[in-house]
Amino acid sequence: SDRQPIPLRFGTQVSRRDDEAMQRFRRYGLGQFIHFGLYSILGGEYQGVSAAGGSAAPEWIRAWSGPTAPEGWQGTYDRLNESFDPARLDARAWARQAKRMGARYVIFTTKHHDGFALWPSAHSDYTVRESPCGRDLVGEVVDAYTAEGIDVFLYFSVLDWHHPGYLRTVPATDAERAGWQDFLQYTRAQLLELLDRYPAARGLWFDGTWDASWIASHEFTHALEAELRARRPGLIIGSRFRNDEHGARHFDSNGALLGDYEQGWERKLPANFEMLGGNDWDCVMTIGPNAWGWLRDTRGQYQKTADDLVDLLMRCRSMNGNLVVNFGPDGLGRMTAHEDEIAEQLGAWVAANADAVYDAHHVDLDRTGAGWLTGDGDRLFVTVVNRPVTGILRLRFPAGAERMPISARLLDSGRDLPVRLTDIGFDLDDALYCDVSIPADLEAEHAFVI
Ligand code: JFZ
Repeated sequence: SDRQPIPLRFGTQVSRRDDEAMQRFRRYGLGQFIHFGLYSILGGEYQGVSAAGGSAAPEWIRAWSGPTAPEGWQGTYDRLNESFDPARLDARAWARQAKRMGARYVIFTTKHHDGFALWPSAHSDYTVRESPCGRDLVGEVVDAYTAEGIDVFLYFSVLDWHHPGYLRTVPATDAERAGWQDFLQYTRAQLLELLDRYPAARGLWFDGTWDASWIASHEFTHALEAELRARRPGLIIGSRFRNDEHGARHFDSNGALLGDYEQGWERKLPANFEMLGGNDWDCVMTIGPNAWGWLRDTRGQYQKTADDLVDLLMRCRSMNGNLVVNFGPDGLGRMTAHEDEIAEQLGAWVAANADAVYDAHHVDLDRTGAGWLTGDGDRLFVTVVNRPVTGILRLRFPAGAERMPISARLLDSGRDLPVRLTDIGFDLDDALYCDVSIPADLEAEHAFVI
């Protein structure tokens, strides 16, 4: 548009980066999210009673209220640190599993909304140090994943149910202002502490930044972003950290991205590539409908299969995004049986079709209902998730297209598939078509890549 940009003092600090760290980000393809904390002990229920009938996210169980909530519930929750002892948590086993799954980055909850820090923070008395666990779980995860060659991003919730100075509204009294300033300094100190303690961490993944108090603190958050970036050159920060002085989040009031990548794709996907405007992005996805932390009872809740995740992964890749699959270990630190199964199945598929996943990107061709297109500049990949009833996969190329396919084969086995180029005779724009025959005997139980 020809509208003049609005002068902003607290707008974006970055334009599209092309340094090594962001180039790595663009090739991650698949990531793993891990939600682990005090809530993992409960699995969404307390003494056999499910919070909110099981529909609420289990990591939100501290917010349980209403007739089914136990008397004094929040105080009970806040003492869970006294029994937090994930004796079966083996970060190296997690990392090996993530490696087999094909994940190239992991996002780990260092502190969720309940305020409990999974590292022995010097700025809090509500950490792993104040629990029977006594271990530095953030350190264990950073070391184990780094050793497997998997990049680590630290999830950090600004929203904090434990800190006495936190409030959701803009501070209005002297006492509220003092408490809030205290909270902001605590937040800054914890973030700098995380960067200093874990130099291998590549990114910060912010959450809980939607309250009016934080939104009004745009001057503070603008300075803090600059400080974090200066402290760790190359650090990747998504668009969910802060807002401008008009309260615009993710994108500032001039439409510029407020971070290195779009971080708003939470359990949803962009409808098309064009709407992304060339921005980097990832999609974070639960395996169930809406459980990030461990859920003890998943009956009646659809659990995504490895086939679902292949479909979602390649849909993301066809639009240059990464898919991040969430795992919620139980209170002892064990992945669930379903997560174990998915990790192996997804990993087998990704390993066999790696060329179409990691170094492949969006291609500027018409979409096909049969599946998802990616390309590596040399080869065009079609991940077939819907087998055409005609037995023919038909790809459309605009008239005068510079390149047309000359042969086709299955990516995993190398098996050749018959190809025919045709002017089908009824395309008003004289497009050309490439018809790939899909033999009837072809294993069609799972997605395959041509
Ligand atoms: C947040 C958390 O509340 C949740 O527990 C989990 O950690 C998830 C990854 O992040 O939930 C959100 C955050 C942002 C949106 C939706 C849910 N959003 O932008 O639509």
